[in-house]
Amino acid sequence: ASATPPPPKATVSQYACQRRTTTENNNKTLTDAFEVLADSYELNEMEGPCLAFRRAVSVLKSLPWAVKSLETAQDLPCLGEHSKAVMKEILQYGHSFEVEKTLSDERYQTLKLFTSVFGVGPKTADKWYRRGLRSFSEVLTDSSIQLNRMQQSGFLHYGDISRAVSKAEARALRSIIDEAVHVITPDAVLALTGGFRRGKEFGHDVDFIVTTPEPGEEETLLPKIMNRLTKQGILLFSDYQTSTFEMSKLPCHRFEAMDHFAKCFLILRLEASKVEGGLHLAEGDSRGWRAVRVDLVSPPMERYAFALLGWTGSRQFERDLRRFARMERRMLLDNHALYDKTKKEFLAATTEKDIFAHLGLEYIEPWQRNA
Ligand code: 8DG
Ligand code: MN
Ligand code: MN
Repeated sequence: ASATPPPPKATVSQYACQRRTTTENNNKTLTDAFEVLADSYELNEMEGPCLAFRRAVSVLKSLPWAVKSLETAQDLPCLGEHSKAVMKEILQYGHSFEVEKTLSDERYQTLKLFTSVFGVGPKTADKWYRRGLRSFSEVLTDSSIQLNRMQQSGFLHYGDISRAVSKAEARALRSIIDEAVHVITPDAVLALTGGFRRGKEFGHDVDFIVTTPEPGEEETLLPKIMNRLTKQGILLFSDYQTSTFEMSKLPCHRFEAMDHFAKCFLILRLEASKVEGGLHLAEGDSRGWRAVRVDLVSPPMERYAFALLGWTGSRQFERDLRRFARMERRMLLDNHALYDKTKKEFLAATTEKDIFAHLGLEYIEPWQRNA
């Protein structure tokens, strides 16, 4: 008899929105390897293979058991020839030659390094790489390179913002934003979204939704918050985008990936004294503050449920919600609305549960959306 019982034979859905994925990952060796290949394809603008590996990662993350042989993975969805070949190598030898080769590739290493800077996307990273640049010091001393404001801040605060934000730090930031919005509007609503709402212990930033019940007032909220943070001397950087959202102009054929709500991407100065248990700094670093990335989005209250669902993530969970809506329900979902193409109407929702119900999906709690 085998020492470990065989995994249960329940069928796994090809859609992340029909799976429950907590932060516990039983297949980290495999998913880390697949993520290297997905990132590499993404940096080379090969969307098909990138998405295939992202889907495979997401399926493996949802499993309550560890894949130990190809046979047990046989009935899983979203595992193609390529991912199975990589999986076979890892299960047999403990590592994959293709992944090792990618990790030691100069272009991959350089593009990963450059895109780790706030404000530097794959296009800019590739441009710098093609100019022969390989390190931060080469980029910073090249006189032909003009950094934009975001990239300048990205380099200035690189050490801090490339370091993970802890839950305690996220809580401290919540109090700071909470105090600011309620001074501005007593009936304001503030909600934590992103990875921390999904129960993650660490994040690369902290995401919040802020709004007010008074229609139109949400549009002035972010500038007022930013003003207050400036006066407190803790706003180190801000990129503010005004709202371009108009309900009457929502397209009924194709929804967009980016939303039109007012939003801002910030870098804040967080004092150690505000964080229970202290700042999450490197060993030996005893500074009294650190820089942290914060995202704020401000939808009209009437669009709150859609914005909350869209900004909670994970990205793969969102992609599959939209794909499921389109492919299985002839509906279009984005951060603003849900449109039924059969009934030719927008479906109302005040909570995330309403949206899952419209889609005929079992409700998935935020901490089960770590796809
Ligand atoms: P992390 O920060 O802990 O690393 O993970 P995360 O919280 O899941 O990632 P995120 O990059 O902060 O994104 C959170 C969600 O916000 C994600 O589902 C995608 C969503 N999102 C939008 N629009 C935009 C946008 O314009 N920019 C960014 N950065 N995220 C957006 O819906
Ligand atoms: Mn986040
Ligand atoms: Mn974010």
